[in-house]
Amino acid sequence: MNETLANKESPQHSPRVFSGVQPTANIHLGNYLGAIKRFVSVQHEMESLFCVVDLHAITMPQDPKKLAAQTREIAAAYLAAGIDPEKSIIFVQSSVSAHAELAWLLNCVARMGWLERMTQFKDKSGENSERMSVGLFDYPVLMAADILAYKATHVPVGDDQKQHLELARDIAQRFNSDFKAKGFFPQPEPLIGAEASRIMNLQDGTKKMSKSDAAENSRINLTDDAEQISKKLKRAKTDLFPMPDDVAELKARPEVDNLIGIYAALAEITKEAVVKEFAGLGFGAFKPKLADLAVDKLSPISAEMRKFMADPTQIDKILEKGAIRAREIAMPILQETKNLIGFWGAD
Ligand code: AQP
Repeated sequence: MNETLANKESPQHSPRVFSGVQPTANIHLGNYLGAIKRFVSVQHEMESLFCVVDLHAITMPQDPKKLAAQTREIAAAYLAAGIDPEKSIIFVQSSVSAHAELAWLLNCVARMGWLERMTQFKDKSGENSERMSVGLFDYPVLMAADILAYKATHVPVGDDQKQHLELARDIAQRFNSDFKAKGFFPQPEPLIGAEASRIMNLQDGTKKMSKSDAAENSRINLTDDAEQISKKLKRAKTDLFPMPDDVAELKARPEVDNLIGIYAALAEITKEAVVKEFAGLGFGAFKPKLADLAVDKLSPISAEMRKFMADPTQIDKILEKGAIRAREIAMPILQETKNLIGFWGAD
């Protein structure tokens, strides 16, 4: 294992990665660059579990006729991006009951005030918090359970999940302290990339690219073909000025910052290098280059995804096998947790 990946706060725990993506429609470039691309590389560093988090998806209304297909689509994206199901564990959250069960136990450890500070609930509920499901409010506790059910030490996520991960750390620490079980749960560390931690909406650089945005032009879907990718990037909002010659300028130009960030992440170079290459040119010169690069990197993934999606039986077999392997890790940890709480049957 790469030494830099050891969890310094929880050295007694074997390094293990857990992360997930919700099977809400339209998996996009942000999910890929912020999360899935890192899943692919980290699987070679340590034991990894990648989950399709359908229990999270139902915190907002989902169409029962589409949920299973959306679940297979995320699994197809994992496989198409290069996650190896022989090496990593790929599975569906609702097929391992330990997630929901541990979430209840951790609900009794987490504090209302901690959850009330979560900005994603505020963003998603807006003015309508009274009408939102209790599940949406409780989402971060379920996320803590997802991670701690495997005593995961590392969690590759986009920047938007940083606050939830901090909460998972607080919950782990509080459980260990309440039940006098020093070091029982690890302090999971976020793995957040430098260049693509928050990909923004292509039409509004102040909003993150999101699956649930009604505007198709706001995001690149992983299922988009070359023509759609090109069209969306060429129509992406910019401004009237030429390409900057200094990254410091990007702070005041969110849409341009976003496109340069996408280029940097896809080309695996820094924003500084992109700025240097295109300084002073017009967007008419930059956008076609960005579109070509995106098509070059994303088209093979879309093509592979389509192949996997055409064979749901193969996906289901992988997910079933993954669930068995996931349960083998999670169930003993759940039992140990119950023992510490003092439940009947464990005394
Ligand atoms: N725009 C983004 N840039 C970088 N990373 C992102 N992620 C999401 N959006 C971006 C990361 O993708 C992983 C999976 O996200 P998720 O499906 O669990 O939920 P989300 O963060 O709520 O994503 P969306 O796309 O905004 O979905 P909806 O619209 O359904 O809520 C996470 O690691 C996330 O950080």
